[in-house]
Amino acid sequence: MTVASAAVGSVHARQIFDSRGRPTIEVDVTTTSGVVGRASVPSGASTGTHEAWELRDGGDAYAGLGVSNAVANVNGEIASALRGFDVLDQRGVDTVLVALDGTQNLRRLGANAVLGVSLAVSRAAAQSNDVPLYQWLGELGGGTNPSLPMPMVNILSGGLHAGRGMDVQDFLAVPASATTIDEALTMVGLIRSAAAQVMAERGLTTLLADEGGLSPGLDSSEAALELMVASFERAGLSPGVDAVIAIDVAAHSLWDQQRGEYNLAREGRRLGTPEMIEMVCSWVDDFPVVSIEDALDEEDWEGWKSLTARLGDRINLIGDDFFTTNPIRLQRGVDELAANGVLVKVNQNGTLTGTLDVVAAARAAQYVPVVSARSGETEDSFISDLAVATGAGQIKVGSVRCSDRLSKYNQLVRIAENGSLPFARMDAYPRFASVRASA
Ligand code: 2PG
Ligand code: MG
Repeated sequence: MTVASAAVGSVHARQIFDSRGRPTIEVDVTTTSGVVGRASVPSGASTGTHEAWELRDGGDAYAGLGVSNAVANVNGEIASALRGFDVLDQRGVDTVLVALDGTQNLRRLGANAVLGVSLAVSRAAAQSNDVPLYQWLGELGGGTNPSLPMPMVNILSGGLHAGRGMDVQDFLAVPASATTIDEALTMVGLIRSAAAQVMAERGLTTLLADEGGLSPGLDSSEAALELMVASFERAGLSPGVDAVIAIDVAAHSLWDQQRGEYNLAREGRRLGTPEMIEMVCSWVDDFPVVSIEDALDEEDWEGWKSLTARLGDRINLIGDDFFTTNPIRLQRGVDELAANGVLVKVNQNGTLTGTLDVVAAARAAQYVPVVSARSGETEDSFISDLAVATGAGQIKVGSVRCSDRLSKYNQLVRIAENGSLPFARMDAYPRFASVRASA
């Protein structure tokens, strides 16, 4: 049952710490009837230029990463503007926040300040209605079919998440034959442990990277892909059938703007766009790869178009830094046939409504969404409810290690207890389904 209204009584922000020990912002929105909605804000390391603006203090304290100005903006201007506002009117709240900021990318108040409030308001609304968050987000998102998402789980890390030990940022496992979220998490748990075992046998270090994955520091992507396949086999799973591979190249962090080339420093190679595309195609030919994110730089539009023409009917091509959860960039991608999927990060967009709108636009264009965490996270599991509510079919939150990651997976397990929600399985990989059918 939906309550008629629930007014904002107070809005209070504080500075907390994320999974890298860096400051971030947490917001409590309390209604006049005493319901508290709390949310915190994640932060990326390999960020896209077009992301909404993360407001940091600069200066000496916290190595310049403090968020005291963002906190002050919430506790001052934003709290005053929202007092008495109906938390059930999420679009209204987000419209007020964006207008109050007054800039394109939320630079004045900070997207971290705005997002913290936006998410906390929706939690207060769900609790005021006494419904689970995913159910409330589903209503806000306009009645999509909710489902439990297939996880794509970080196994091997490189790039900016692992001291550039490998050029490519993430090699992830997708447990393709899993029939429930529980089975999916069990399978990736086995793969993660098997990978550590294989690496230890090969004398590789098994220390944790930023998202709880392993950082073997291999000198080529092919070696990493081979290690993924070996880990599937060691876990007793059939590569290409039970488990498949997703990759996040994070190519923006390889791009050398001055020389107009991709610098694969670990491999000791520099590649132009055509060579990058050839390399990516060879991975798809030689390994069970079903999804590649940011294979090219965020401004390499021509490259993205060629890549999509080459691989778009075989695998998912996901834009992360390329689209930055920005509706205008996504629309350009759709118009120009660049990519066929979009990474969805709440803090790239800056508001909940804006994020839901991007998912809706992706769906309308038949682009597959992947709801994603950031490399800097907190214990907040908001995005698990978001992934379920939108029926996105995919979620990416890192490895099955560290509580900032497990908080998201465990929330999916809790939501699954409901019993009525379908597991998306490989629905978000339409091209994989046809490959399997013809196999
Ligand atoms: C990405 C994310 C998550 P970051 O590139 O997709 O892995 O990393 O939050 O550092 O942008
Ligand atoms: Mg990425």
